[in-house]
Amino acid sequence: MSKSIRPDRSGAKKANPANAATEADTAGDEAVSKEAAAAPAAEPSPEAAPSVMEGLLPAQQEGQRCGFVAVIGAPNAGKSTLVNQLVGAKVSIVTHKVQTTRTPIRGIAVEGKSQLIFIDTPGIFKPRRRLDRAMVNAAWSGAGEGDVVLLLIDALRGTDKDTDRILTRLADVRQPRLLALNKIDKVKKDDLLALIAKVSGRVEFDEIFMISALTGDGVKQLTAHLAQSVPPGPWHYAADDMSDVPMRMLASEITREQIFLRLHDELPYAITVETSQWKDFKNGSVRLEQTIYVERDSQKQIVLGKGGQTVKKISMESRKELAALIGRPVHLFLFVKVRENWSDDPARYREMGLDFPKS
Ligand SMILES: Nc1nc2c(ncn2[C@@H]2O[C@H](COP(=O)(O)OP(=O)(O)OP(=O)(O)O)[C@@H](O)[C@H]2O)c(=O)[nH]1
Ligand SMILES: [Mg+2]
Repeated sequence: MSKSIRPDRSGAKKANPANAATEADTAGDEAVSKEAAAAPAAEPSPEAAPSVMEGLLPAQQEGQRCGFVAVIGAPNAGKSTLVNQLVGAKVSIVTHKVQTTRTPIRGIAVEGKSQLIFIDTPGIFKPRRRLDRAMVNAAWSGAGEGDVVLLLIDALRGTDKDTDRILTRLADVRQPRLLALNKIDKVKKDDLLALIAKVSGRVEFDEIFMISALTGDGVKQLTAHLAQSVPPGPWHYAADDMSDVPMRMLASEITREQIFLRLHDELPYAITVETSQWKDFKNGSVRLEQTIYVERDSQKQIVLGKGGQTVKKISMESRKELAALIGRPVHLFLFVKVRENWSDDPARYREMGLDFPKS
């Protein structure tokens, strides 16, 4: 089984999707490790539940460093793209739409003797709904967990109200602050320099980078700097761990990504996805049941599409991605349910790994 370990140094709340599982299967609660992603079928095992298994940590070596890097920024800045690029695998979903990421997700990378634990956070914006508030709160608490805080700005978009709000609050952040201007593949150098002048006039940064999270341009310099900046100390995760996201939750995210890509306007924001069953079969395949919650019957009809065509496409694409991710055949069953006030239901927030805001 996977060697993933999830020490909880920060004490921060994390998702425990097993709480809502209808079956006693636990395999989907494993986090993502390189081994898990490529592993052949395995028997379900009660020991697969998450635990801190110190014995599996690599022995500490001379000169080791380890630390948390919080990646924050406005929605759509490219935070998840960057974390995936740094980890070298998809641990966080990415779409062209704002507010894709809803909960902090840790992606783990090794650079020389340093283990870097990146915290991908939800975009920070002016919240309107309860879910928005939960996401923005989670983003700032993710920032609080970082030994280093990395602000990512979409250089194409420049500074806007969201970034402005972040800069104001960032001035009070005590950890070392880094700035990365992203999407430089789309921006002229002169514009980048003007943007740097503008932003660094507001907040002092320890270091500034110009990167393309998409192409990887400039990312090496950033990683090299981070590898030197994190504190000396033993690694918190095994060498091949990529993320602490439980597989069950990542599976829900993969389906939500397809929903974001295929449905438009406000609809993706009215939806949450939960994996209610994960069953490993002896023949190596996996059976997943997921529920797509919507707020109204009219939304359910759109998700289903004419003759069920839309949900069928979502299911096909998600199943393909999941099979590639898990390295095993996947049977995916999607159910669409109307739950009028799911975004006011604490249980849905627990599933997402978010604290439930009072209002
Ligand atoms: N051209 C270009 N596009 C990028 C780059 N980085 C990210 N993108 C695109 O920007 C969009 C948003 O990327 P995400 O990684 O989802 O952004 P995010 O900051 O995580 O967004 P939220 O989770 O909504 O806060 C996607 O369409 C990415 O492909 C880049 O360096 N260059
Ligand atoms: Mg994101």
